[in-house]
Amino acid sequence: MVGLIDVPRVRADFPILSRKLPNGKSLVYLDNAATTQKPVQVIEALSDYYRSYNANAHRGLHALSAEATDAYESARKKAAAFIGASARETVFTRGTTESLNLIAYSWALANLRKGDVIVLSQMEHHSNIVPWQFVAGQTGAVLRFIPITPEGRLDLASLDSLLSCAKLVSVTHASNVLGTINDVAAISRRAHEAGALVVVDAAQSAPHLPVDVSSLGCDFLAFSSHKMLGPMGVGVLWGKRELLDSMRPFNYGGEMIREVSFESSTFVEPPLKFEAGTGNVGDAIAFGVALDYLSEIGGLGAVREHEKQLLALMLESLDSLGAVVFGPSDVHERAGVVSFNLPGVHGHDVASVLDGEGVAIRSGHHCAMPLMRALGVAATARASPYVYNSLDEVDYFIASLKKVKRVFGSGGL
Ligand code: 7TS
Repeated sequence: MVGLIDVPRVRADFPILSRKLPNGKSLVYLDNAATTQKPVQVIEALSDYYRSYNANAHRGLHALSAEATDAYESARKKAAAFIGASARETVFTRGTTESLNLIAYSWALANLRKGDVIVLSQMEHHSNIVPWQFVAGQTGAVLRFIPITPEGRLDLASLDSLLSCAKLVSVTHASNVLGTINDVAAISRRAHEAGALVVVDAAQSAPHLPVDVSSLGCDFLAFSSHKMLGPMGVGVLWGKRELLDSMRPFNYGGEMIREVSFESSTFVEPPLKFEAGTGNVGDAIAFGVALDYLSEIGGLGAVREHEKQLLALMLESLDSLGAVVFGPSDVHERAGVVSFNLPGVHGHDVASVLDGEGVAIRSGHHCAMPLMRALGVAATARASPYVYNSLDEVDYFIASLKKVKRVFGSGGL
């Protein structure tokens, strides 16, 4: 037991964690920022949907369709409650990337003009940069970036000047590279004073710490199911009701219409206005089960405490190995991500030696190339723990890193 989470009990729910890798090693899965594993409850919920009540939601009058619709809408209520929101403001998407694109297409293209400013930060994932570059190209809006400090925090000293003429601020709640948890509530306050709307990329925060849209004070928030024990291909866009009401649809087609004639169409209210076509019904339902699971194992408060213990051990051990760790050193300021480099060893070499030991981590630019440039590195290795990881696994990860050092010789170490 680490903190409030009963790790052995949790691990027993994840079939994949007991498999042997092709080289005979046991799996130590530390690539949770990329995607998490799924408990048997989620796998069974998905299978149960296809075995027992597969039907198109919101389409039919028959019993199966009613069951599928009820389960889909109940998953929406769970997703909404998870972030302190109402179901009417909670749109199912394919994931964070699609949620951010939805805002770009449906809100930004319609509302931004030449010279308007979009404020991002230097620590954004490509998903929260590229859609805004597209919007800027289409509208003549200008992008500005909140810089980072040498410790990997947002440098908010220049925020007020960056906010001049800003119509939109879109920032990550937690960095997928540095782990930094940003003070989104403060950014929202200042952005609103300057007349800008605020988008929060919660892909790396919603799985790891309690997230509440009212406390954050934002206007939109996006996250993905697959990073929090749920299936791939489903995620959430939350938006304030009046904004969703005012926005044009993202996709056009079945189920999002009220009335269609040969000449024109009218649309239903959000959230269905933004869910054209057949949705990812089974995966959304299984996502709801993942959210139930997170609350059953102790809730996000317990998840956070558990991760702080793992992070503390990781940071301390990496330091004593002589690794360069990116991001704040205080676990209170970081979510479940630790990027590091062993001097003289490329991140890909670190990851590949660890893979030989059965330890899965990610290496590379982590879809944050501008941040890599700001940090002055080409790549990092990144370990990201979650609810099923134990302190013993962190020790094994560190022992495997010692092997990396042996394999690559002194190499400046
Ligand atoms: N925003 C952040 C902060 C992310 O970390 C990611 C995915 C996304 C957006 C995009 O999420 P998606 O579910 O739409 O793909 N991040 C990572 C990662 O760090 N490694 O693999 C995927």
